[in-house]
Amino acid sequence: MEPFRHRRAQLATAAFRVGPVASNCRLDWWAYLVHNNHAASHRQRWQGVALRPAPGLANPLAQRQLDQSDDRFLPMKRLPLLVLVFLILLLPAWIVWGQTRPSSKNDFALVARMPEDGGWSDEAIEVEVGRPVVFRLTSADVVHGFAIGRTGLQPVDIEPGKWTEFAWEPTRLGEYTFYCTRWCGANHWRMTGTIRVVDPSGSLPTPTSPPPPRYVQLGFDIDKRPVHENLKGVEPSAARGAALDVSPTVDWINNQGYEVTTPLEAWRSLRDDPTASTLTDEQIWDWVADLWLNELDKAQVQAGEVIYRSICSACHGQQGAGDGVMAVHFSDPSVADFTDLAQMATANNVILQGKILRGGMGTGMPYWGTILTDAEMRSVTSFLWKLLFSAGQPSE
Ligand code: HEC
Ligand SMILES: [Cu+2]
Repeated sequence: MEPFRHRRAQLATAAFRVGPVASNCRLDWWAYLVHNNHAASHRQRWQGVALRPAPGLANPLAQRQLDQSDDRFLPMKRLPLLVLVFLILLLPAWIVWGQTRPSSKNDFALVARMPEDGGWSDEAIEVEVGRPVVFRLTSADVVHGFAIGRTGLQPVDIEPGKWTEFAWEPTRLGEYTFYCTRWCGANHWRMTGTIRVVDPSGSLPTPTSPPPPRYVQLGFDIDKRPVHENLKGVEPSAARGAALDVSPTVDWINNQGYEVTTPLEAWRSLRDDPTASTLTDEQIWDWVADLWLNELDKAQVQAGEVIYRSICSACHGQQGAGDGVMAVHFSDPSVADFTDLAQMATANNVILQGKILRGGMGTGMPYWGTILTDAEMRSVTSFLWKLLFSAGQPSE
């Protein structure tokens, strides 16, 4: 008797967690049960509940137990009718179950909701290394997306009322971040969860601490740098720079390399170049723009643009002017304007990548270190320079 009651209580909790979305209730309830079934091993005992609620409820044996414990319970002669009603009510659930039923131990059903309404139905998933995983995904409200950071796998869209699958074979032990890729609201970027890839014994090796990021090694302050107000409104154009048709006779990259050179340092070196003595200050900036973009790898800039458009432009804006649709939510500091030379003149690749990696820590700038690979962070940084130095050019 006791275990049965106990299970009833758990079922009630599960149903309670469904939330207010009435139209999706039934579907939701099942998804919730199934995901519990496959969560970390300490919840494995849920399996009985998840897989057999229907027969459990309609089970005449269990029913008799209930009847014995409370003789005011429904008369026995109504039992067949009761069973029939249960079966009819549960039929749609069985159908949904047929779709969501995991075919192997590494399958997960996940329901996405706006972060305000609870976000992912499971935010801490554990899988076994080397075993293919299938995520079955659906949404309880708007269109969301699903991707796993630092895997390079294509994100998928998750639509309400539809199941989408996402397959993955984890080959490395460690912790991964999964996240929403669709702008579902101001808190969208908080829609993340973790996937622990463990060995068959369920453990993770003690992490060896990675070397500190380059901005730390080189001692750059990524939160404060001088702003050159006199450069406000200057819009360097690589196209105009190329048209000048001059070649530098000085080294415009500082002796530590391009990665740590700032546009302002480049400008100062070129200003002193004897071949440029007839050029105006603004023309020197155009020249910097041209030389700067020539340092970039074209394929990398293109890859960076794709990333930028999918996860950065909602705040930073299509052209990088800090005017994306989400920008209104952030002031003091407001969203960085990548077209503002006054700000960008004193940045360099290591500083920008450091900010992307670590985030703003309390500003609106999310951290991307668990989501983007180092190569992706380099690519997107390349694209930021393109936004700065392509003034007056139609975007491709
Ligand atoms: C949710 C809004 C939001 C999103 C999304 C966002 N940012 Fe930001 N970002 C900000 C805000 C606000 C700041 C200014 C505050 C700060 O620097 O911490 C900022 C600052 C930055 C800076 C620092 C600029 C400087 O001059 O130091 C960089 C670089 C940056 N973002 C890059 C990115 C990239 C690349 C992406 C996409 C991968 C991205 N941001 C996505 C809000 C956002
Ligand atoms: Cu989202």
